[in-house]
Amino acid sequence: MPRSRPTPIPAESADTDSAFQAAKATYDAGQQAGNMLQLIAPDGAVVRPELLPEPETRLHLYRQMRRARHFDERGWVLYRQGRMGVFPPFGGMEASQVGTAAALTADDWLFPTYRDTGAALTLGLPIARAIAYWRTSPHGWHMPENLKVLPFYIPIATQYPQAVGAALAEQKQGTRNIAMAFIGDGGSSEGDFHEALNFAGALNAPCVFILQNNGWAISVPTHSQTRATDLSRRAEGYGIPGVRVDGNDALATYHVTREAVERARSGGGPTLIETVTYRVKPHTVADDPSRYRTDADSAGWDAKDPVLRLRTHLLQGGLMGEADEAALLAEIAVEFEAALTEADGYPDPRPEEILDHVFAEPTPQLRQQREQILAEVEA
Ligand SMILES: Cc1ncc(C[n+]2csc(CCOP(=O)(O)OP(=O)(O)O)c2C)c(N)n1
Ligand SMILES: [Mg+2]
Repeated sequence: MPRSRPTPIPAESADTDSAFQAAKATYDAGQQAGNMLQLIAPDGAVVRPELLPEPETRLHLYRQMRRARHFDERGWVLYRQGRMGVFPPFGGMEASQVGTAAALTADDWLFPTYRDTGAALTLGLPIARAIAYWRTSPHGWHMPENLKVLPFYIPIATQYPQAVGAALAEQKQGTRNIAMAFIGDGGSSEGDFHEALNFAGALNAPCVFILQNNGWAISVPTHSQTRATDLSRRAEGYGIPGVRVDGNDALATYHVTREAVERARSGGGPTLIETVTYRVKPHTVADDPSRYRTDADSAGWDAKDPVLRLRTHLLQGGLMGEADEAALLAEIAVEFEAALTEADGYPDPRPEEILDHVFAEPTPQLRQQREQILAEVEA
């Protein structure tokens, strides 16, 4: 029997421009404020007064967000001066990082990605260490004793299963400590993300998973890499709660994370939190986003700036005066410059140091490579 020819797929149903535009429209519609928890609107107006945290907490969040932004802004300048390596800026994502990390205590674990300097600083990573990390100096790889912040993860999604492991270790030891892990929208398409959520759900691990949906995975927009328009609903597949929050509203991110942290601490298991935010900056300071996105793609996001939003709220509510703010900013600038001086004082790395902390006990191959490097340095 001669086989009939398969009907060709019409161009529109393949991954064509029109299919892409339809996916984008559906995705954009889902990103409206009504589809996620918000406590303060972009103009600073209070939307949910009954959920506002204490005034001291709001001021604490503002301070930490300003510290984070200062790092990001000074980082750009230092990069241009050749005093910092390539790093991924996070300006515009401070509420997503600070509001979440601020819900932890120093006994909890934090598993950050390369973009989450703001979260790590909030939990106590010294600024000098963060500078050293982005100078690729070994001083940035080692965490101070007792700081349960892991070095920034560069391989996408690997931190998620590892955070579940840390959470289960705490559970086995009978503590009330939890693990919080960060991931991006792109990372949530990786297998490790799904395995970790399933593993954590099945074993009731005390974990809080933060999924920062910033609209982009380098040059790939969220609506192009998945047809899911509400990433928090991925939690349903694993039988765990999923929450969607305005990621540019620090009071909202703090509120939902506090609840998730309490649930995890009291044996209620893991939660997935999607913070809806935007990568207003390039992927890294060496990236040029004009190659793959237009101003129209990013329209409206500057007006949702998380730092200015909380600032307006604090000023309008009389919780902070202009003079208080000026003093805060001056203090933060002094703190940063002192940390920069400390980082400048760290000795240059030795070439063989790159192998020193791969394993607690070096493998024969690592020992051999170390000797090779030493011989090359000597030659
Ligand atoms: C396992 C792995 N695959 C690919 C890469 C290359 N890579 C670096 S960043 C990135 C995009 C990640 O996007 P997203 O998870 O949304 O995080 P964002 O950069 O937006 O914070 C990719 C694919 C990597 N670092 N690790
Ligand atoms: Mg992303």
